[in-house]
Amino acid sequence: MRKVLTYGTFDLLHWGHINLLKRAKNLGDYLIVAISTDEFNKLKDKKSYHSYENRKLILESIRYVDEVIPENTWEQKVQDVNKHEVDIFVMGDDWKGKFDFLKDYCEVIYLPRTEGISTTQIKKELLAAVK
Ligand code: C2G
Repeated sequence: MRKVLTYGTFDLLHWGHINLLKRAKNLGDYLIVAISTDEFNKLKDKKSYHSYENRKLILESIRYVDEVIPENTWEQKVQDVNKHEVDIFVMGDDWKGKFDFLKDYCEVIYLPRTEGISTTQIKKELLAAVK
């Protein structure tokens, strides 16, 4: 069974996220998503609209996602890859090169981001619409 692992905040879930999760799942048989906790989001200078619990609930309902684990630190990736016996690590290519150190432990694949949508864009456009 080929296991795939990816990380993210996945706030205000949108079709760009779904495209990523779908392609990630299609690279193997089992997809684990490490979702950023609210505390870790602070380290990424991100404040998500939905809480960790609710973002986890939403991700677990997606057909492409087999398991959701918490992302608490930048440093947990090697441990996660080993503990979950991951074959492929996947991220959108805005992260290209940033996680190449994982090539010692598993395949590392950066997938093209989906153009035209982002959580930041959603927030901006909603804000403009209510003004
Ligand atoms: N993504 C995408 N296309 C978009 C938006 C996002 O392919 N239009 C991808 C990102 O590249 C990422 C995943 O969807 O692989 C989740 O995006 P975010 O929630 O923004 O994740 P991020 O904050 O980049 O967290 O340790 C890694 C970090 O936790 C990654």
